Amino acid sequence: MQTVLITGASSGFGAACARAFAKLGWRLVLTARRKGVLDELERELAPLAPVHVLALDVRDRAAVEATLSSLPSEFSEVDLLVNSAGLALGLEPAHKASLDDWDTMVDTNIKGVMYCTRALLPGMVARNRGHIVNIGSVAGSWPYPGGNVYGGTKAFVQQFSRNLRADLLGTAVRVTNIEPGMAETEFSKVRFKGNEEQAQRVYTGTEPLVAQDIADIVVWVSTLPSRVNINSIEVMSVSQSWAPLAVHREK
Ligand code: NDP
Ligand code: 8X3
Repeated sequence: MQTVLITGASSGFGAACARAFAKLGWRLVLTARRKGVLDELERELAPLAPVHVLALDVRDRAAVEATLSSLPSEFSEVDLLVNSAGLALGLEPAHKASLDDWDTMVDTNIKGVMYCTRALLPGMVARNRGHIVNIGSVAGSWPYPGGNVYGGTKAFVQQFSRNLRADLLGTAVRVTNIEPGMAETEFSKVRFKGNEEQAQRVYTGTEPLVAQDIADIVVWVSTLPSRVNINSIEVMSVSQSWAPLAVHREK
């Protein structure tokens, strides 16, 4: 039986991954800040698979180190880490954006991924078995107005994933960066700080990706033969594509 540890398991892609791996009977370590939501998920999934839930803020380096180094023995040999915890805050241009929001995105999307990866990687290398699946974004490759620091954090995740592969050459540990486009989760509600109407407008008239689509991809990349490493996958809804390069014209 394999063990998956998922950050950001209380919602969206992370929660969908938890449900997908429970169906496969994997042992689940589910982490996020909202322990009550994780407890509900544990009640739902416990009939399918062993579940251990942990309240964890990935920005807290000491807590990540302490928690992930003292997992109960039956959950301690993590085969798959899904770094899904993350967020965008705001869509303001750089000269108007909140520096606090920028700090939160850097602390969560960059440092959180660093801390969780660094905590679990030595065990994976020692066992010569394991897989890190990062949730990047199309925003890591493609700029858009208001994407400033959010896109920057996801560009970090993309290059960090590649550099991990470079370091892990010669081991059996795999690394994958999944780069989704627009998907309907709590993402926009968080980005627009609880403004449901503004969040809903992001998806109006479109058929966005759903969390299950990303969970299906995470399951696929992590159940391929051990010789196969999917480096990255960029995935968009059919409703989404690229914009032309912008040109400013004087009136
Ligand atoms: P959700 O808002 O639905 O889920 C985000 C998850 O991250 C929640 O479980 C939340 O849990 C957790 N989280 C946020 N901050 C922290 C923190 N400091 N410590 C621990 N957990 C935290 O959004 P998605 O599922 O859509 O987002 C998952 C990932 O996918 C993110 O990295 C996001 O950037 C990325 N992504 C999303 C896309 C989209 O359009 N939806 C597209 C491309 C990438 P809690 O609040 O309980 O801590
Ligand atoms: C989330 C997708 O396009 O809102 O990473 O940046 S997008």
